Amino acid sequence: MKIPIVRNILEANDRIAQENRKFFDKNDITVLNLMSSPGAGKTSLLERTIDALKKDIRIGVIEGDIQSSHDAERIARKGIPAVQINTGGACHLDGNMIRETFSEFRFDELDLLIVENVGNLVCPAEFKMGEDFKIMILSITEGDDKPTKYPLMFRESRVLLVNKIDLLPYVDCSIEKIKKDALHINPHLIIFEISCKTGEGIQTWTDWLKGEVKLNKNTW
Ligand SMILES: Nc1nc2c(ncn2[C@@H]2O[C@H](COP(=O)(O)OP(=O)(O)O)[C@@H](O)[C@H]2O)c(=O)[nH]1
Ligand SMILES: [Mg+2]
Ligand SMILES: [Zn+2]
Repeated sequence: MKIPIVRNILEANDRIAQENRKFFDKNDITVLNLMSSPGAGKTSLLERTIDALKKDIRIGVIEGDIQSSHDAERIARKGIPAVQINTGGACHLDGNMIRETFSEFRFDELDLLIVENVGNLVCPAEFKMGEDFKIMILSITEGDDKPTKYPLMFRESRVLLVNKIDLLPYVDCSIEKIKKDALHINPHLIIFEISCKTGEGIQTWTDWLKGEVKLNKNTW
């Protein structure tokens, strides 16, 4: 008798993530998994990115939080579709939670879906959700030792946004060290230095993102 064994939670999740991936491909949508520790600036980056791109790109957002709908309300104020997932304690989003939101969106009316993951520098990097790629924010107030302490997220991400550079005069943090250590972990990492407060560096980021979304769209 052959007993099927699902080897672990990650394997089961990978399967659902693959199904999500097919679904997103069929709908011609670019999907980003946005990760960082709490307070690094994920929702602020979304607000800036939406302001810069919403006239050219149809954006939707999934907000992941342990509880509350505060962030989804911030995004909905921008006039774009936003769905809140409350994990009820879980410290990351997974493929299944993303699938549960499908009925809430009109995917034929979207080009880009950005998923704000639960604030956590550790396990969100382990769980795929069917995204095209992962991006992460590190704010300079968290310290320049974070790449070496939490390498997995830096390894898994395609993009690193170093945020809160307006605070550089007040914080002991070397952006050069962050970049050097992050690139040592992941030589392909694309790095942007930004301030969601002043807007510095935001256009370089949004120009790049717009290019990526267009590349993914065969029809443009
Ligand atoms: N000084 C400064 N504050 C920022 C910047 N980006 C975000 N913040 C502040 O950091 C806090 C957390 O931001 P939020 O976007 O909610 O972070 P999230 O928890 O990662 O979604 C808020 O008080 C923001 O106003 C920045 O570039 N500079
Ligand atoms: Mg947030
Ligand atoms: Zn977790």
